[in-house]
Amino acid sequence: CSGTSAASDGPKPLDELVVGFAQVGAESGWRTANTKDIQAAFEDAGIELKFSDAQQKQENQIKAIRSYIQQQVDVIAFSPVVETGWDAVLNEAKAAGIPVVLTDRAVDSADDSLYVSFLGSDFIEEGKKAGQWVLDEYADATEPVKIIQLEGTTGAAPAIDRAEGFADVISENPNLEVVASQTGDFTRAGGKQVTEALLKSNPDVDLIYAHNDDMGLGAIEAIEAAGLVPGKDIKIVTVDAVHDGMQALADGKINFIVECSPLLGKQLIDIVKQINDGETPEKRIITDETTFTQEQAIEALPTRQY
Ligand code: GZL
Repeated sequence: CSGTSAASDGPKPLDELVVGFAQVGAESGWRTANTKDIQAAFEDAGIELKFSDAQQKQENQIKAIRSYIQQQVDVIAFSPVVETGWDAVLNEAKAAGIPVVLTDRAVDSADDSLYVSFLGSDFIEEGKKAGQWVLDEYADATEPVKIIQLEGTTGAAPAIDRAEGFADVISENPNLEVVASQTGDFTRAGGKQVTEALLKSNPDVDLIYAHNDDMGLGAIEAIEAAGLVPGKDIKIVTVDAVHDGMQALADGKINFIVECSPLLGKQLIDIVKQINDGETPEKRIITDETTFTQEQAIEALPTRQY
C-alpha cells in the first residue's frame, strides 16, 4: 500500500501507517537527541517507524530510501547529509507515489515537488545570530580580531548556511577576520584535531566559531592541551545548545551558544498525519529557537530536555 492510498482510499488507521526514516548518523549530541525525539514521537503516536543510521554516508541514505520504496512505506522522511545528489532517488519515490518529508537539513534540488515539506531550522539565521554576538563582543576592538571557523560536514546545508550567515554579519566590522576555516565534520574528534592543527599556524587567534557544540567541545580539549584557557584566552561561539555544550557555557569555557532544536518529532508526526488525511502540509516549517549566554545557560540547564 503506497502513499497514494491516503489520497484515493481516505485516511488509514494510524496503526496501519508505516514511515521510513533515513537518519544522517550519530555524529553529535544533537543527532542523538534528534533520533531519540523522533523515535519517542512515533512510539507515542502508535505509528510504525522504520529507522536507518547512514553513518554520515550519502550512499547509505540513498540505499535506505530505496529500501523504503521497495517496502512501499506510506511516507519517507530523512535529513539529507549533504545538499546535492538527491534528485534521482527522490524521483523514484515520486514515481512510487510515496511522499517525502525533509527534516533538519535541506536539499538543493530545483524541483521542490520532490518533497512535501521541509521541517527544520533557518541555518543562515543561526549563523547571523552567532555573528551578531561576535560583532557586539568586539565592537570597540581597535586591533584585528583573528577568528578560526570550524565548519560542519562539507556540503551540508547547516555548514554552508551557518558560514554564510556568520560571514554576512561580521563583514560589518573589517577588524573581524576569519584567518582559517576547516571542516571538523560536526564531531568532537574532528573539532579537536582541526583546532590542534590551526592553533599551531594561528597561535594568536582570539575566537573560535564552531558550527556545532561537539566541535566546540573538541576545540576546548585542544585549547587546554595547548596550555590556554578556553572562554578567556580564546573565546568560543557554537551552535546547537545540547547538554554538554550548555554545561561548558555555564562553566565559562564556551562564551555564547545559538540554539538549534533537535526536537522535530512531534512536528514530523503532525506532517505525517496531515498527509494521511489527504491534507497538504506547509512547504517550509521553521523551528523556534533562541540563544544562550552563560547566565541563561546556568538558568536553563536544570530543565533542559536534552
Ligand atoms: C543541524 C544539524 C547539525 C547539528 C549538528 O540541524 O543538521 O548536524 O548542528 C549535527 O550537531 O551533527
